[in-house]
Amino acid sequence: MALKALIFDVDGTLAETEELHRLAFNRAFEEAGLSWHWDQPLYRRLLKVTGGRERIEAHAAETGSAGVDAPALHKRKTAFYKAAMEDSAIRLRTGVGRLIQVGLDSGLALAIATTTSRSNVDALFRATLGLEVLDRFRSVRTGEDVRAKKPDPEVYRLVLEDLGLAAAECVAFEDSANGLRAAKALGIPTVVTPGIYTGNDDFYGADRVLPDLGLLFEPADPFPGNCPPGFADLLEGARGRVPA
Ligand code: XBP
Ligand code: MG
Repeated sequence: MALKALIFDVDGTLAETEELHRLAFNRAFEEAGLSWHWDQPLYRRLLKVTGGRERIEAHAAETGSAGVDAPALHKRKTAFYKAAMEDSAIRLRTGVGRLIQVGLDSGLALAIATTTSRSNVDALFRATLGLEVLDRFRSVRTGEDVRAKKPDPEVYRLVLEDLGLAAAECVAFEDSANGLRAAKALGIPTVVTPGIYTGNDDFYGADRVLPDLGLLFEPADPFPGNCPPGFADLLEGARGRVPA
């Protein structure tokens, strides 16, 4: 089957957002008078639980903290995250902007499959490529649309339904084992670019693991057979062009 769509995870894949998430969690804890503080090693472990509210609940259970209002804390965390995103100098990871541009120029469908919320996706695009670029994505599915978050494949299933495409017509881009499991559960060819928190994850089954997506455009990068015909051609075509 020919390549028809590129599906992007958000946190860790489009940009290194997890430090902003972590700091926002800590601000919410502080504001609520909790003595919790998530440092980087703890947060790396807690990231195995996908979804911010679920992460708070998991930590409350683990520490035996009764009476913690996880939904309220998560709401405040989201407010802090959005404010921090606005003030941040966040940049997309290497190669991400170019791949999105190449996809749009080639008439491919673009999609988002993320665990975070729609407002957080908007905040990231507002701070980077602009909301007008996000408007050109044909499907944007988030943690708010699903009953079960990654590694459950539900968010990817919704995206495939929106696009009306088969898994083999798409390529997914992920940074974590949970994301990879979700995409591969449906048989979507997946390229993994590990992020600052996911370098030690198990990426068994990935079609490609690369330090960043910019390397896809290197002339010496032959893409292996498991991706739809057209992905290698897409990159090959883009290599000759100067990135915007
Ligand atoms: C990674 C996540 C998210 C964020 C927090 O999402 O696990 O839960 O850490 O986001 P992605 P919320 O699928 O984009 O990699 O607090 O908004 O849930
Ligand atoms: Mg991710």
